[in-house]
Amino acid sequence: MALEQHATYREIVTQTNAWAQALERALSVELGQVAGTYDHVLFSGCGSTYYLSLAAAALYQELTGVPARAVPGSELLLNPGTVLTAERTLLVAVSRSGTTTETVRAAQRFKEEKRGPVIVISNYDEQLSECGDTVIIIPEGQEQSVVQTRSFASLYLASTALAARMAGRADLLQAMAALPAIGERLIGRYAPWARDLGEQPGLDRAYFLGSGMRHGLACEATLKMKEMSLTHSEAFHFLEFRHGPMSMAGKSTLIVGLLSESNVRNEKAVLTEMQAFGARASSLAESQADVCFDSGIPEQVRGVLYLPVLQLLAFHRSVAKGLNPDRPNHLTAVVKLDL
Ligand code: F1P
Repeated sequence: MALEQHATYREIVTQTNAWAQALERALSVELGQVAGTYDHVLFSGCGSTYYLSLAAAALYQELTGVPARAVPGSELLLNPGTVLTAERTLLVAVSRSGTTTETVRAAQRFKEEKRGPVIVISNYDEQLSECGDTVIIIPEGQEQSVVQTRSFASLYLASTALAARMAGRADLLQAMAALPAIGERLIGRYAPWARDLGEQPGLDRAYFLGSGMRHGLACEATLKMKEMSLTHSEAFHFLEFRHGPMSMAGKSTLIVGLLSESNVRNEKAVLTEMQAFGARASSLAESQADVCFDSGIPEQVRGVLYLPVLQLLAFHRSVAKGLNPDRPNHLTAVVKLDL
């Protein structure tokens, strides 16, 4: 079967259209009374969009200085006492579908209890939008596939632009305009690399290492591996890998490092040590890695560049294992519950 016959493949390789729309929507949306009326920020979603929330919250805090954290929609809904305080909170609710029960119900309750303003980021103008004081919809990120790829990248890019806007960083917003073109070049250049690695026989587990704002992206890479290729995979902060998980490193282990700029020396040391245990180590970074972005874009806002190659890695592993990446085991595109 030709690769293009898979909706997931087409959605991955053409995703930069959705990036462009994400930027356009996030920059043009009216922020109104949302800006500056809260003490801290909560990002929430489920599955992929929870992992997105982890990455987005880390970035938001780094750029704005406002405390930000991420929780799964189910935790905000079912264990609110562990999440909310009396302080005014900005909720950023993220969902591809806009209809996931946990996220919608959590946002509705947050609104009813007047906890603070709500920003919705979604690919569909659906139920969740009704909770938003500000709503960012990116239809170009919509997918036929169950597994989130272009949708995730579009929602993540919108959250990145939102953080830069909230921080008043016109310089970063300007730099981000080049991302779609760079993403397209990256997909063209590294698709064969992702295929080669994804098709490697003898690997039965994958660890994705990412620190700071890259941790949520590493988590998302593990979810792609699980959903598409039924491969055991976990994410760790780089230096955490030495504290136990490295017992699992051996000849059948793939370790992929989402390298940073400021801690690259310490991060690369972990990869080198794991190679000595027989693991296959690969890395992504702006430069001096297996996958080089060569983007010239500031580190804080180029996180989306890690995604397409990692998505392709999971896609090719799926195909190489004789699976159908368009039809992941047991999954549906949206989880709707009678809670
Ligand atoms: C999120 C999600 C996906 C996952 C699964 C079910 O939904 O959990 O991440 O792949 O297919 O839905 P959404 O709220 O972002 O639409």
